Amino acid sequence: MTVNPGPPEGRPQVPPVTETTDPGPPAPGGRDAKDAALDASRAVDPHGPLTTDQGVRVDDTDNSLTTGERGPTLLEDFQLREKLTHFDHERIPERVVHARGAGAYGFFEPYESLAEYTCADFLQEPGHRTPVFVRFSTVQGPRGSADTVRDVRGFATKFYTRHGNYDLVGNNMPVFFIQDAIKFPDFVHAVKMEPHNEIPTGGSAHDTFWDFCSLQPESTHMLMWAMSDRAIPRSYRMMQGFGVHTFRLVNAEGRGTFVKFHWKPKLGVACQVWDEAQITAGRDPDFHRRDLWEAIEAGDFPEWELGVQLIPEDDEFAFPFDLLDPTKIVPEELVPVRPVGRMVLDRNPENFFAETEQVAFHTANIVPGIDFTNDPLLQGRNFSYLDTQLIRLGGPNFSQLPVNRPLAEVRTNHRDGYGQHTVHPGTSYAPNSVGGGCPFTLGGGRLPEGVFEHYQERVDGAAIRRRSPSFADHYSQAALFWRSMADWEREHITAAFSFELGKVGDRAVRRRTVDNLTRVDQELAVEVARRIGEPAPDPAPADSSGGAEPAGVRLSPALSLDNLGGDGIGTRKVAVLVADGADGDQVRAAQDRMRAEGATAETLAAHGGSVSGRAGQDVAVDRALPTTASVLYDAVVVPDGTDALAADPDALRFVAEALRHGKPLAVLGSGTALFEAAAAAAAGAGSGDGPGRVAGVAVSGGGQDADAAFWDGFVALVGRHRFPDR
Ligand code: HDE
Repeated sequence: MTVNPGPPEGRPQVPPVTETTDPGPPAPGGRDAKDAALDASRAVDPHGPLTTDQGVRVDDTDNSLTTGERGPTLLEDFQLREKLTHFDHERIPERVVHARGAGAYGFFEPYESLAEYTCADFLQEPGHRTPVFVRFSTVQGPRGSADTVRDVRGFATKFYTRHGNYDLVGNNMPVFFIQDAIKFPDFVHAVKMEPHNEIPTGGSAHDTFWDFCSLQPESTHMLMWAMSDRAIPRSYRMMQGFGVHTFRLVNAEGRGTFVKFHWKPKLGVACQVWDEAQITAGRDPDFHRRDLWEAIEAGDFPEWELGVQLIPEDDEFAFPFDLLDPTKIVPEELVPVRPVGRMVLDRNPENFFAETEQVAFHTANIVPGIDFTNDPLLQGRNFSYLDTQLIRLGGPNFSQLPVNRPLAEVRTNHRDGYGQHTVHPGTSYAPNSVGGGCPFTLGGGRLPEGVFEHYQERVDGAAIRRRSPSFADHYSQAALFWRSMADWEREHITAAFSFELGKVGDRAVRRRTVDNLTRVDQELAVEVARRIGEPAPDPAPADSSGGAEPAGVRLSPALSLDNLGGDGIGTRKVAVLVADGADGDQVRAAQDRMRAEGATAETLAAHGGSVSGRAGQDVAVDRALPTTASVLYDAVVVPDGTDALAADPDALRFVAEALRHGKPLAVLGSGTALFEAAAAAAAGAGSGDGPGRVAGVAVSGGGQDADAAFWDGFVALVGRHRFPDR
């Protein structure tokens, strides 16, 4: 029998049954308003006696009602039936894509008014805070898959504006695999686990995905992004976000301006390397989820800048690609990104299911001042999201769920349906006189502020089922991406193509893919073919390759990770390895300096508890090496006096992996012993060179102390995140 310990101080204070808490009206605007609205919806105060669903207080939910102590269970045991029935219905269908994710609340505030371009409420007053909820996700894997797989990441933002909810449902890559939403089921069927054996979980390295892409060359540009390190982010907090489609801003006079939305992380863009991501999947499958949660709990609130590329309607046809084609970017060198505001995530959800799982995004949730374009991918999405929520959230009333409920007043004639929470008084039709004509519409003439008015685009044409010829160039921007990469990025992309195709069994698929790559870059195609054991492909005819048809610019430095670093080393995680005899002053100096920079520094030793430093002082151990791994840290410090670790297999692996993954290291005094043993183990990454000659390693030979200049140097190395050429 289990015993419920009850509240810490004896019997609970039983509140009177009739007591209710009225949180009062929400504070106007800002984060407080959403908080208050959520508080109002929190039906359960957990600090009280246990009841049934009907509010009947019960004393024992550990034992079924039986006939005698050893007899059969009685059907009349309503407590047992209710408990099991509710449990049996706990699961809802997971999202068909983007099933695994993590979310947080925060706010958005503009730097300046964008009234010249849009009447969107959240872009009017500098400093006015609009509450937001953001959900990040992977695409392919089910809810239980690992965070660090190679995949696109979802980046969906719900703005609870005073004029209604606006959802910007984007990704961490600015283009997509297909041009028309009618291909989405095909694409998703191809990338998801294969139907016969449900393999692979959370990855695209399999026949059906590459079969589809090899036959669907419009996916080529997106493949370049997906095979780059962007597909293995270091953290959700260190990813860019993109609206992908061209949208339209509309100002109070009804004038439209094309817009591309960008989220730029304050911490800079940082990624894992492939081997690291693979190891992380085992060491901490919740790596990104945990990282976001812990950062917010620690008060390190992640922040993004919202940027817009604004394109006057007159320039619709000014580019050598179609603005409606979602497989194209507008290079930042052609139209700069203008920073217009910032978003800060400062509060974790209280209940994963109620909030992160039940949040429902929808591209068609737009507000006055924002409108669509005729991008055929966007138009299909506008149907799909509402449709999928109807099945996933069990009916049409999901917008009444706390996380989805607008802060703006809701007054509709919609009624009934599963899960109806609102007790509607009065009539539900229009026109009516019985209800005083309410709710009324504001028709006729100029609409007042805050009323949605469709952008009056002139459309004239025959119904036709054919892709626009302006969507036909599938290679020039893929080639632009490739040309804009640093050498190390190209190597990572080449390795990723080779790994994925190496997992493909069907040789025709491999060859088609390699042939397709010749249109991006011949050297890339030849090298991938070599690595997977296929014959070198013939060069593509000059007129069909991406190099022959410029995308408006030859090079886009804005695409390379080399140019996307952040300022400083805030929130980076640094491991300080310690053992008996370690120089305690150095350990303290490392910790103090890292903390002063906003980074964290954890001490790791062969065992938990503490070790005794050289001067006899106790050095507290944050984590035992066997319980952690270098992939969970950004940089490593090996202080003087840690010679004993040179024979510790966990410490050796830790440093060898950090070296192999290009991470910054600080090696002090006799810490060289561990470094050299690890370098020998990490063949090819600094092996035999001594720490002084390895890129990204700060060395202090003095043994006793390291001065401020040494730590300055190390901070600069950590700021560079990675030394991929090591
Ligand atoms: Fe989605 N997408 N998608 N998608 N998508 C869904 O909606 C869909 C596309 C994106 O955290 C689904 O609620 C179609 C592009 C994100 O809850 C579904 C097409 C982009 C999320 C759906 C696309 C996205 C989704 C599944 C046209 C980036 C997660 C569950 C080809 C701009 C939102 C759900 C969250 C989720 C349909 C393409 C982003 C089925 C038809 C392009 C971030 O409705």
